[in-house]
Amino acid sequence: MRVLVLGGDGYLGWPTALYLSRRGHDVGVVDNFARRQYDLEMGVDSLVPIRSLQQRVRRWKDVSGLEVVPFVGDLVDASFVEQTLASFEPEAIVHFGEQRSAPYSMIDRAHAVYTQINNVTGTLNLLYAIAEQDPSIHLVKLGTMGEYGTPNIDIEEGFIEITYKGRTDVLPYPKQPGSFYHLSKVHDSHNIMFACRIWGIRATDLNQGIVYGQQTEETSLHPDLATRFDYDGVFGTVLNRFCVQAVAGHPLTVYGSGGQTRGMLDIRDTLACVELAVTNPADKGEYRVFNQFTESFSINQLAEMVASVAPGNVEVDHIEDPRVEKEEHYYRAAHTKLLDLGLVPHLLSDATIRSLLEVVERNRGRIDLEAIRPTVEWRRTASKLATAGLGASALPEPGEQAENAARAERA
Ligand code: NAD
Ligand code: USQ
Repeated sequence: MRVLVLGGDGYLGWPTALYLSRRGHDVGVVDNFARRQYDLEMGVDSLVPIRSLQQRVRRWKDVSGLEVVPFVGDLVDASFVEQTLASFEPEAIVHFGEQRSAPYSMIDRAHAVYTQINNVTGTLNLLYAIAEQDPSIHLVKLGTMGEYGTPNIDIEEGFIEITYKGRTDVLPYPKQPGSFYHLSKVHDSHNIMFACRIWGIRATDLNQGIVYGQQTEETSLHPDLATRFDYDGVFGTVLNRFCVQAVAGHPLTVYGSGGQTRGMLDIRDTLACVELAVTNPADKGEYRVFNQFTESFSINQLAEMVASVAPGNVEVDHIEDPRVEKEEHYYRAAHTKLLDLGLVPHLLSDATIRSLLEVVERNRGRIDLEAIRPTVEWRRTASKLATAGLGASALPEPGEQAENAARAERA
């Protein structure tokens, strides 16, 4: 199939593009390098060095003989989206191309507004381009398990049957997200569901849990194919962060009591789930939701696992939770639809953690201890980060990011 991967320079988009390419799909990748720009803004960097998109694409051609076609531009720019779809003529579009950090969206007003404009407008532009050019294109959109929040009942896959005053209907599952970022995904979900209803387009919303891991079969073929690995307090996700902290001799930063429970999955399963969604498309006019995670863990369980596998004595520190979230709660979420399509999960094991620790160990010289502590507090409307001069003024205008990153690459 012809598959366009949006956000194809990112942590998950790049390995997904390679995975799909190796399995015989014709792949294009779209990115505006916003993610590389956030690194410059925050003064942080991927633990594992990453090459520019052009270098990656060239290396992939050398290693595999396969072509991945890059498109550099901003999804917020409607004419860029239209031209890219018209030129590539995809049968499926995998949409990873959004600002994905909850803390980044909570820095201050400007970052909340940026996150929602970037994410919601990009997706709307895409929906219009699909509807106008070819409504048969299947949109596979990355959503998040965080759209549901942590209700005191079981979480279903997208929809729940409700009986009220003697009448029954199947309705979208209630959403109680925990950040302006997570809210942007809820807004996207509503817009996508509406577009399916009015224009008859087809879409799969993948409500993904927290991803861990860094290596996939394809990225391991050459160091130039590596994907990024974030561990800082803004973009690093919890298990990846704990592994870096363990190697650096930093106490594991459990926020609050550590009873927060989340769905998680191995990066290799992200790739497999996306391909399963692409090759088993939604019907015309169908909006469907898959919960994309394989296991649930509390933060305390994750900290215990890392501490028990990592060599030496790893300390676990319960620090004040910078977020507003339930620290103890019920959590049971359905996740059968991808298993029904044939997903065979890589479950979290000591061996997985050991291999992550090895990646960190190889790059330990690049760990910046200053980047580890959380810097964004949900209760403040302007964070310490913003008052330190790293806030709104550092934010580029939409469209400027590709230009800035290209300039940085030339320099
Ligand atoms: P990432 O930030 O590494 O990658 C996203 C990519 O999209 C970046 O390369 C960025 O430059 C690009 N992008 C952002 N805005 C764009 C725009 N307007 N135009 C063009 N490109 C743009 O993030 P990731 O971790 O790879 O996550 C990918 C997707 O998966 C996100 O939508 C995220 O919400 C979702 N997700 C991620 C996780 C996780 O644990 N990493 C978990 C659940 C869901
Ligand atoms: N946490 C800690 N210590 C840390 C980091 C995080 O205790 O050092 C806690 C957080 O308070 C939170 C949980 O771990 O309760 C998860 O935090 P996270 O930063 O690993 O993940 P989150 O902010 O939820 O976001 C990540 C991705 C996002 C994706 C989401 C999936 O960045 O793109 O949407 O995971 S989900 O969590 O299912 O919403």
